Amino acid sequence: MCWHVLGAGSLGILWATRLARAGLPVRLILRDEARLAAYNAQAGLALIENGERQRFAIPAQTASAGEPIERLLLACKAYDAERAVAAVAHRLTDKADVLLLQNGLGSQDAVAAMIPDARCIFVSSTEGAYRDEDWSAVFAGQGFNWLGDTQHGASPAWLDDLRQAGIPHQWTADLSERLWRKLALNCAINPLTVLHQCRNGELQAHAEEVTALCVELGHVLHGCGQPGAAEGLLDQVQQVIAATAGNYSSMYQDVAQGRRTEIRYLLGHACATAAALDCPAPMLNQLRLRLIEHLNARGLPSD
Ligand code: NAD
Ligand code: KPL
Repeated sequence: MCWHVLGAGSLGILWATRLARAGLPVRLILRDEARLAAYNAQAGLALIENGERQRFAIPAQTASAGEPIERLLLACKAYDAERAVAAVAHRLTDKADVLLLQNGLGSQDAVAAMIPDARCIFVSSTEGAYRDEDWSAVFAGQGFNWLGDTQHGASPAWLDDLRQAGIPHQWTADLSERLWRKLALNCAINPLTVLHQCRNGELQAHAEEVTALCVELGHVLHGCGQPGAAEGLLDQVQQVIAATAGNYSSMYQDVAQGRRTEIRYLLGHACATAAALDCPAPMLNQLRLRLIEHLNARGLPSD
């Protein structure tokens, strides 16, 4: 069965090339005819791993191609997910599986509501990749992928494809605690690195602010039925800050490179959840407003 990978960005390339390297059938879905022509004019996708570049001539198409899709890997940003799925929804078979790689929360439920007959599988990934040029990605950080669906269903047979492709993974009947925990980590670290213009490690000088945010995030997590995600949150945030001290957060990098952030699905989702629960979150709300102001001042979208 073919893997259709929508989005030839960092993670799309990382997944598509490893699946193709294992001899599995893969098709790329690109944004439009112009992107397809640009792709076809060169020699496929490249993955750079341990300093070595390997190329893979993976066939590509646009959303308007006719063939049905049984397994879709949605590898775009959270803010593009609904539009991207709308463009291919008519091609999904009634037994289609759709893997959602988006960070944060909110986009997955919105996509799942658009395609109620498909089985939507949420993925929480700690692997790291970035594009060094068009159609080429550097595998920058070994990590892991946790997969699960909202119906707490049995693991799909195609997990064996991931094993063959060397994609580290585990099926997790309930992924929501992990997704909320990652969202909380991202809320406590990423916006502050943008506002203080600093590497993760420099947040050690802003310990009071980080602590206060973790306390509020803990209340929101308890309020939305995720006490497990709240447990030991501050300790883990401090560990991540120490372990990634020399790194710039993904949101910092997005802003520095003039790219749109996923604010709506991270801090925005935490604030919206707090509001819906009537859970006071003054620090989180103020942080969101400061971040929006910072993005607006740089001409970047703040939604
Ligand atoms: P990216 O911007 O590198 O790639 C997204 C790609 O999707 C782009 O090439 C874009 O053109 C394409 N795209 C968007 N809409 C499309 C459409 N309608 N049709 C076809 N292509 C379309 O993003 P990324 O870094 O690969 O991130 C994808 C998601 O994974 C994000 O939510 C991100 O937060 C998450 N994530 C990324 C990493 C990482 O290391 N890059 C790690 C963990 C999680
Ligand atoms: O996930 C991260 C990111 O940069 O997006 C870190 C910094 C590790 C936690 O927020």
